Amino acid sequence: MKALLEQQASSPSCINSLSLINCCRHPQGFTLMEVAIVLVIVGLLSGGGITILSSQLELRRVRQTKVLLDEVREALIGFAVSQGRLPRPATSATVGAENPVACTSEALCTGFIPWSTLGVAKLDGFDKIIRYSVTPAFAGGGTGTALIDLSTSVATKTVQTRDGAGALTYQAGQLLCSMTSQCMPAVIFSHGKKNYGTGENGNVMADNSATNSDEDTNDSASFNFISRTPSNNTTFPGGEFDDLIIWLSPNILFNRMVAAGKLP
Ligand SMILES: [Ca+2]
Ligand SMILES: [Ca+2]
Repeated sequence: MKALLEQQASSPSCINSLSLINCCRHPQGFTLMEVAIVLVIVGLLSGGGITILSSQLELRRVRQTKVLLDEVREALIGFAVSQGRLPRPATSATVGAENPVACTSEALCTGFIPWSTLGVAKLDGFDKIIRYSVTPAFAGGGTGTALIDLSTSVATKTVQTRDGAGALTYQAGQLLCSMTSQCMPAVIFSHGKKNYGTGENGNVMADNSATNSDEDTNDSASFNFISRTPSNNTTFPGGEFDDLIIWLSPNILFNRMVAAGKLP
C-alpha cells in the first residue's frame, strides 16, 4: 500500500496537477458516479436550505404584518379619542390622508388605511397597502363631521370564520347589528402573501386562484369579512387562505373614549 501511494505521488500526473488528493485516493480520480452522487447531495442540501430560508422569511413577514395591524388599531383608537370619530379610508392608493369626502355607504367607507393621517406604516409585511373598512356612522357619517354617538351609532362590520366542517360562524359581531348588539366599528386587514392586494404605487396584484372564495369575499367585502387560520387546502370550503384580519372592538373603543371624556 505504501509503495502504491509513493508510486502514485511521484507520477507526473500527480505532481503536475492540482488533483494530487484525487490522484492518490483513486488511481482514476472520482468516477462519474461519485461526482453525480456528490452533486445530488449538494443539490439537496442547498435546495432544503433555500426552502427553510424562504419559509422563515415568510413567517417573519406574517409576524411583521400582525404587529403593523395592531399598531393601526391603536392609532385608530388614538384618533377617535382625539377627534370623537374614526377616520375615513385614505383618499387613494397614493394619497394617505383620510378622504376629505364623507363616506356615505359601507362600500365607500372601505379602502386603504389613511396611513399619513394616522402616522402608521402604509404597507404590510408583503408590501401591500393595509386595508381598512369602517362603519359610516363612526367615520363622520353623511356630513363627514358627525361624532360617534352612544345613543345612535350602530357598528356594522362582522367577521366570520369556518368551523371544522367548513361552515361559517360569527367570530366578531352577528347577523343583526343594533344599539344593544353592536357589531364591529372597523376591520383592518392584509391580503397576505398570495392573491389580491395593492402595491405602494397603486399597482393591483392578481388573484391567481379559482378556489379561494373566502379571499374573494374579503377583497370585495364592505361589511362582512372572513378570518381563518392559513390553509393551502383548495378543496376545503372557502379554499386556500392567507389573509390576516383584525377588528376594533366597540367595547374597547367606547371605554377608551369615555375614559378620555370624548363620550358621556
Ligand atoms: Ca391572500
Ligand atoms: Ca379567486
